Amino acid sequence: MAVKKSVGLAALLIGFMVITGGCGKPKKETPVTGGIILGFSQIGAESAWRRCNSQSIQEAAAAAGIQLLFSNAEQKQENQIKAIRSFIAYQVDVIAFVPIVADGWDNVLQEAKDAGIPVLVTDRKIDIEDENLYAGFIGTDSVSEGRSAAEFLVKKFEDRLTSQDKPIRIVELSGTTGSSPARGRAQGFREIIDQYPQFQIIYSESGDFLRSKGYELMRSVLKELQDIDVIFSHNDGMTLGVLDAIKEKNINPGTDIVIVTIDAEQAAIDALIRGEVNCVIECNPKTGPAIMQLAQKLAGGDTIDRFIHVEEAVFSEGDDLSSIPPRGY
Ligand code: GYE
Repeated sequence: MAVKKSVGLAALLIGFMVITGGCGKPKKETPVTGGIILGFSQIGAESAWRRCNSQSIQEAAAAAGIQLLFSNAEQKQENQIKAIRSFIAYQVDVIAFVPIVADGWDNVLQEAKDAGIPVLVTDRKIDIEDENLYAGFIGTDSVSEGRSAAEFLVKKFEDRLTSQDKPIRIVELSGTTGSSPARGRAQGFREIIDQYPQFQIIYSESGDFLRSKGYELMRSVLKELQDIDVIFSHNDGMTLGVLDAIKEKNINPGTDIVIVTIDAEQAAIDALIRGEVNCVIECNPKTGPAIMQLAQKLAGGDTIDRFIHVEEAVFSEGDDLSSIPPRGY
């Protein structure tokens, strides 16, 4: 375990937050003593998914007896880079982070490597020159999520795909520009959709994974475009904004317009049950326990698998929706 500089943990915690409690109700704080020190840079609190991801990490660290320096970057990459540099200065045992966007990490990860601190990338992927600058990745497979969304639409519209019927017009609300989930979901979706000329993506804009932007974009889409058949939204937060905008126009979501969304927040499952959404693809935020196990392995000098993808389900209309357990986010 690295010898820690004399910088007091309290001094380091200024600007770092430690939240304990699982997804949902905050739980009584469990005092953390000893154990490795993990520096974690989280991107923010932009969605219920993200808030659950943070709470899963906080609760798992407490349960594992890991000292957690937790930083919320408030959606700014430069804040993440500053936090990672602080972790290096404090000589934490392991650094883990969610890269808000895929690019721009080479220098700070080189600094971590030079300091002998292993780095675990979580949730979102990075594009860097030297893949050896980080130990491994754990998160969801965004490309697979995009494919699942498209595969649902192929089944849903199979009758129209064989005829020379009018095109199936798709509106896409994508996630944060430059982020791996936005890139991956768009890529996987198009890999399937592009096989069928009847599918036409007539609009694609980033709603930044935010409910407010989903609402704004949908309002302008409904003013500018007609004959929309499908909305593919990269996350449930934006979808909830879409539903707000659609209902203002007396359009019936889920019947007048087919809606496919990703995350599987409780609110999206509830909308699926109400018939306002047609397909919800799970993106599991509860990776805290697995992250802690990997951090402890890295702190002990072990190697880990390069890419660890978390299992995910697809919930769609016609399934037995009563069997879906409470989502917790
Ligand atoms: O889909 C969204 C969150 O990085 C996969 O970020 C995550 C995405 C998730 O804001 O709700």
